[in-house]
Amino acid sequence: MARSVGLCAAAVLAAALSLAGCQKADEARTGAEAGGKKQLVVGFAQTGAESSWRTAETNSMRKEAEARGIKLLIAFGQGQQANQIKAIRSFITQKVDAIVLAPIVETGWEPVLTEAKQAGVPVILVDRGVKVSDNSLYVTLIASDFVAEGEMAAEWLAKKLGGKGTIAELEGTTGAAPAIDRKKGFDETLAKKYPDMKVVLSQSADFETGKGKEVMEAFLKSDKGRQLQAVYAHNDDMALGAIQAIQEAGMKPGQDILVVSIDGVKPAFEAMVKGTLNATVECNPLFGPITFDTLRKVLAGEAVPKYIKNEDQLFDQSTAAQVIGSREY
Ligand code: GZL
Repeated sequence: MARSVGLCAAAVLAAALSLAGCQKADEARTGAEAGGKKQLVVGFAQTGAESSWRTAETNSMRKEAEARGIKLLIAFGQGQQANQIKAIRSFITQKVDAIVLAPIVETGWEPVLTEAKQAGVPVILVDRGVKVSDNSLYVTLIASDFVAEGEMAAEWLAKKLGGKGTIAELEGTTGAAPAIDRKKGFDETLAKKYPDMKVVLSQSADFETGKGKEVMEAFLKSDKGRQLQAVYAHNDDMALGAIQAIQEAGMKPGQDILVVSIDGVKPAFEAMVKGTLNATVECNPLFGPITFDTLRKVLAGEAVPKYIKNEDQLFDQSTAAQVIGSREY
């Protein structure tokens, strides 16, 4: 009898301690954003520094965290998903209050996001989505509609070319949501509405200027490349590389070969003012404010939408000169 009473008391004590422990951990996790005193600590698993757009996104997150007194631990993935997964595991071990992830590619996230969920660490996705069977593995995705961006670029080009012409496509990082969906939006719009516009060359240049130039140089050496009317690049950095290649081949980018891209970074506006880039679809990288506003709600236990859309708009040479002065990135 005594033994069973002893065991029962021990079990009650253990339960009480573990509850207290949980509560302690919960208090630790809520931090300043929910009225606690502890400084909020957020882990940010960034893709890397592949483009000027990416740098603008990182700066926005840094600046906003600083303004809010949030300790932001940034881990750069150098374009490798394995590095991002390692960073997330490290954030979990450090018991951060939340994780922000800009996933390099769409797949392969279930195991580590399950670990974060089991550790009670909320994950917010910014700028790119993931493919998971259980979407409770992340709280929300804050991103642009990449399919719509591709559609806007296609519609603009169709108008400019009168609905016919051959196009080269510079794709972003293979497997990345923006590369998959910007291709889908653009290619499907042509197939559905503009059958006399054909993508005759398409290859990834990883969202990078240098690779964009290399791929475009190879395109221009091919038979199909010599009859191109336009280039569609999944981001401005690759478009700027293609522009260099077109110039070095003795042609006039923006005139002999039209160039349309996506992001809306300052160098793209400078190229539109110069006349070498024709149009860009803005994909705003300034995620800091919306991300930390959303995180504050999450930590306060408020419901947030599963998808928070970043609004986009197209800019071309007709407006570039008057808006370039107001561009924030
Ligand atoms: C889009 C973002 C893309 C940008 C590129 O949200 O993921 O990655 O378009 C960046 O410039 O490299």
